[in-house]
Amino acid sequence: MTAIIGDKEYFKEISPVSYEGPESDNPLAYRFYDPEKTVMGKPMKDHLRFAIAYWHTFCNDGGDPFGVGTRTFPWSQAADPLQRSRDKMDAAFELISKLGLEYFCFHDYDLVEEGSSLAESEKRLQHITEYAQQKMKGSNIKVLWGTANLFSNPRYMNGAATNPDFEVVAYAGAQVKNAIDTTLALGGENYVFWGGREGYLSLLNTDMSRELDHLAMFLSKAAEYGRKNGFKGTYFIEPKPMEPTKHQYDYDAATVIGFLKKYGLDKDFKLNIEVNHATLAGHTFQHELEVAAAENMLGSIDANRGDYQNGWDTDQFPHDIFELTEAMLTILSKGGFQGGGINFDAKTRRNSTDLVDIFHAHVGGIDLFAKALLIAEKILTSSEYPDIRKQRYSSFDGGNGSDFEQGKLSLEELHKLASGAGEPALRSGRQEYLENLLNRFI
Ligand code: XLS
Ligand code: NI
Ligand code: NI
Repeated sequence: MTAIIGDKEYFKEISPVSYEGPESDNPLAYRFYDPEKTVMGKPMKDHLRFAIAYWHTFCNDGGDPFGVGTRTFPWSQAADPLQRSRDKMDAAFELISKLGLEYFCFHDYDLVEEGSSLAESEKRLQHITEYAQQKMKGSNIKVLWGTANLFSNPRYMNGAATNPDFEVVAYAGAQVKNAIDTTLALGGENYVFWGGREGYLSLLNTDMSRELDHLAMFLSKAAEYGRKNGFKGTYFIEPKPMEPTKHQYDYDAATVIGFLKKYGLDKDFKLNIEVNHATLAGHTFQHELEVAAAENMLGSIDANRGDYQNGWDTDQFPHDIFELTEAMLTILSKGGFQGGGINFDAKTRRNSTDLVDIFHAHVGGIDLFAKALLIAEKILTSSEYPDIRKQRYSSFDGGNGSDFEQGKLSLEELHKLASGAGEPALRSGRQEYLENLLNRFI
């Protein structure tokens, strides 16, 4: 059996991070994340289901458009690409287990580097799949979701499923088939489609309606393939409004839901909501969660945060307790994630060059979500918050309001009721009261 922590032990100076309670001053301990603690009837870890993102944590060396990478990962140094992929997986299992987590998420070409042909890439994937299976056997580490990178290779510069060239669409199909096979072989619980370059740079050269039809056809064939081969998990679409294209077709939750319904895909797909994508779309994170939950499609989340001043996907680790408390209020009161969890789609800054920075980043994010969960539990179970919200709609709980909800009142009847009742009294929305309430519990 292959050990969880390999011979090389990449994070030697770091011991397993554990719960030490709110009073601890150990920067590498959890103050709030107490995995087995019961919160509203189930263990905290089952509410949160944290996952590590392979691409940021083990592949992203800090390169940006202005400069090369700043991090030289010890697991990326071997001469042989297969050895590099195994080393990277050793580093991943070590970090995940030292953080006390159980899940990771990957793109096909995070696990291995893309080969010079499809056949070579397939061989590499096969190799790392077998290696991962061995490592998983001796651990409780699992795959929250897999996906395919359909955006890095130049062949996808005009999109993958929405590429105007059928040959590229077929190539993308082959890649998704392999990524689904890999996800299945690793017992992955979900499969994600983020629309990498599915969108346009200019409408002058784009037949939007034809591209949308192609996207839907592609998704339905991918979903069908997975089901035929025994995939029981959930398919997620991850909305994002822009970047890398000027306009991404999966703009936001509402757009994606409309798209899924139009093409009859809404039974098989749910949403993976990413914080920084929500804010790029001009929404709050909580807004996107509410939109998804309203349709019973809140599948999973990609945790990170944007920057208030920058208009791109900065993918920073979360640090705003108010934002997360609002989010956890929605997540908890809507019954949690449908199949998914919390994937840290976040990266340390380019100038965070120590390996230990990766730990600080995750420990902070994990603890903040745990804290938000505990605060939201308190607000929902022992504050006036649920009542205030309920009261606000109480005029629909009986009488004419209830008749209206049931479709029993015509517009003429509304006219008649209003004519008899006079000017409605003003009722405060009490926003400041509620904001203070959240801060009181925080
Ligand atoms: C990019 C996306 C990407 C997906 C997975 O902005 O967030 O990382 O989560 O393809
Ligand atoms: Ni993401
Ligand atoms: Ni993103």
